[in-house]
Amino acid sequence: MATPELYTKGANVWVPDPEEVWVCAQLQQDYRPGDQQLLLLLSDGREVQYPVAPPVGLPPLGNPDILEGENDLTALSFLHEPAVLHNLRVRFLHYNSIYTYCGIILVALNPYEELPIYGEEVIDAYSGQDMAEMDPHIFSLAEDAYRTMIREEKNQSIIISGESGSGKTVSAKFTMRYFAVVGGAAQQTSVEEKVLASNPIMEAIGNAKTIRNDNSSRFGKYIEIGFGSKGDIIGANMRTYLLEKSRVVFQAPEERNYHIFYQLCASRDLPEMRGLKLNSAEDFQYTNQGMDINIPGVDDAMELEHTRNALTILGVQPDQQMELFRILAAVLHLGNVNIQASGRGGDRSYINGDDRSLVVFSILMGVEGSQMAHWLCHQRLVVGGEMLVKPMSGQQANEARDALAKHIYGQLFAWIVQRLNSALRAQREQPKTFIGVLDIYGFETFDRNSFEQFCINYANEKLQQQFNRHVFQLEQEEYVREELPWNRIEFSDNQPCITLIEGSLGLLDLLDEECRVPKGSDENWARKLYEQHLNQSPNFRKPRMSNSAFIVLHFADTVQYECDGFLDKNRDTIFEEPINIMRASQLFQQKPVGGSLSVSSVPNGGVRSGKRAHREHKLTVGFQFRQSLQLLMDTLNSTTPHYVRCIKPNDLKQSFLFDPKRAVQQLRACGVLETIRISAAGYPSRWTYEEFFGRYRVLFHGSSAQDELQVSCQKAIPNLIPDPEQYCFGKTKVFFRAGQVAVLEKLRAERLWLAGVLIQSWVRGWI
Ligand code: AOV
Ligand code: MG
Repeated sequence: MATPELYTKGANVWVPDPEEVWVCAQLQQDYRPGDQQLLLLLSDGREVQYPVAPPVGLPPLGNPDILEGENDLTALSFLHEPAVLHNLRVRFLHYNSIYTYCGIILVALNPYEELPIYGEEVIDAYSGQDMAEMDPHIFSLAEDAYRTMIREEKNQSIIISGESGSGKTVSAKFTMRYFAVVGGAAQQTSVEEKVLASNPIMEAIGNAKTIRNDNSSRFGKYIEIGFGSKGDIIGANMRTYLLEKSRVVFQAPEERNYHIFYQLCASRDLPEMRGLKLNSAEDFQYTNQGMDINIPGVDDAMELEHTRNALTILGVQPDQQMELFRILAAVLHLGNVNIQASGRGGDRSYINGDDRSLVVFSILMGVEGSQMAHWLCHQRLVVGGEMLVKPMSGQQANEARDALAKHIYGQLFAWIVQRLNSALRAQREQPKTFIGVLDIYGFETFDRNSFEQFCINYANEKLQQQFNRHVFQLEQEEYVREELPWNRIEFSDNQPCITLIEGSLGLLDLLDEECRVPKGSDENWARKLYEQHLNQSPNFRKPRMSNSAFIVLHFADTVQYECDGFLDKNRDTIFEEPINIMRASQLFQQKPVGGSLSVSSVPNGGVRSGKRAHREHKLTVGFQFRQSLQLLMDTLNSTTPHYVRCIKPNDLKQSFLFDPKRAVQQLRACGVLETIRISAAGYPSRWTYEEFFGRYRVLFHGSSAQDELQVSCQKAIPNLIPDPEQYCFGKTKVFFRAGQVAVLEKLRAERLWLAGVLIQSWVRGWI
């Protein structure tokens, strides 16, 4: 796409740099086709010879000055990585502008500093305004969604993505606050208040400190805010996606379990909490594995106050709250139950009858301690129609105990979601339309990636496809409206990667199959993956040094997954007997308003009762996740989407620090550059004939009557841009391929300069 005639002396170009990613340089002499090198002056004053022989080619050109700090990236004439990076950096560092549009996406850079730009007066300023008229802001996007909903009477969605710690949850909360203010009913109602109060509750039970983010969401959330016929909030409903249950029993160094546990431990001295027999979070196995129970700047006891207030706002009565706390405390005590290995080679295990943690757990949960002790260490098996009781090894018993803890927590989480939904349900009228806000975990890759990352990245792959198709479709619609030959744009779809994961005999299918066969194993699954997909799917690879890992070429990055543990996590194996005891417990029988906290209250998630082994019938985690994602995609596709892409500008959580390497990595991964690519593949620059004439009138011969503008443009442009592939005339607009605005700007500047010289000469009497 390089336009050689623009590489003239004085032109700005971008050259790769190991630290800054791209640095600016100025051409010191004109480029002539066939030249092997360019003489460049770098911004630090050094002159260098830059090789341009293939395959390197000409470096990307800098944008014209009029576009510096442009608030929409797609308005840049040269749509390439250095241009996008430079523009975002200039806005961020020079203007403290954290928001920038990229076509229909709002790019948001995390400032790591509280900015005074979210007050009610700012909401008022954005309310009722046209998006194009206002500075980019999370509120301008929210306002656009709100107005479109009212105007077109159509459901909207706000889809927020970005890597861990980039600001998705914060952005989601600001959009919700915006809707609560603009959709607040005239007469005092508490619906908006309840919608907002759902946030601290969900964060207490679904967020945790990770090495990436002190308040990392460990579940995906889609909340639909329902509006009535007057545009006021009348209710809400949320769906959650795949909570990271493994965190309940295990945390990596410096990480924490879910906030709520620390909030409870920090409040153990309150009179009403005494009965929970809590200690410091340091004393519980399930809360101290990270070795640091504190988060700088967070007072867990005060946070519990907030959680309790929020629960009260949502109508969860104090005694019901205590019930929840009792179950949570019981989980902590369960984690401290001491399982002793015994028997030859440790193939058996037992729990001392006077194990204090077991006693407290049993009292809190209202179950029979001795039964629990027995069934945590024994398993019931059906062999040839006969029931056998088999002792478990110490390791198996520990796994059974952890599985029970995860199960209880998972049920509690699901119950709270249900409970909040019933409190948020619209009372009198049915919502006319809704705005859905999606705050999901971002694409992630670690040194070691497992089933959790696989699911998270699969979800992001689906979202990326939804996004690509939407952007592409919007472009098509505009081209059809303008009667352009739109078949000229192509873009690469990530369907092959999605087919690899969820298609017939894809990774998930084979995983489910392996979970069903007797003696299925992670290694066998790996072997089947290689047989089926190696050299068949363009997105699948096998690592050279391993027979138990596979590589997926995702849209964002290439990720290696270790197969170890996939089968177990996909099965989410739970041991039936301890759960049966729980089912008999009083606590699980009680029905706090809005539904019972029952062990099988989650569709497909619980164990089946009866004698048949649960493995045969329980739907796998992967299967359920695939279904729930499909449902989410169907919902999103039935709405008008609005996209927010959050960027984490540095890993130090430092305010207004821009690390170009980290920024570029995310821009590549989050689809911003892909949008740029889709834009660049079509006709990213477009003007009405009137606008075009207004700016480039100096390039026209003579003036033009208003009704003849189109004809004049059609005559003039072929003389300015020789290649007819580079532009297209629509019904009301003229369209240009990427880079052409720079050509036009250069011509305009030359013409103006020439005109200036002529006038000067005339004034001085030279001509
Ligand atoms: P995430 O939702 O994207 O991560 P958060 O929304 O939790 O990230 O943001 C992480 C932290 O960045 C917040 O706790 C704030 O300290 C800061 N932050 C983000 N956005 C802003 C803003 N607009 N203004 C000021 N500070 C901000 V994860 O849930 O981990 O993927 O799973
Ligand atoms: Mg989050």
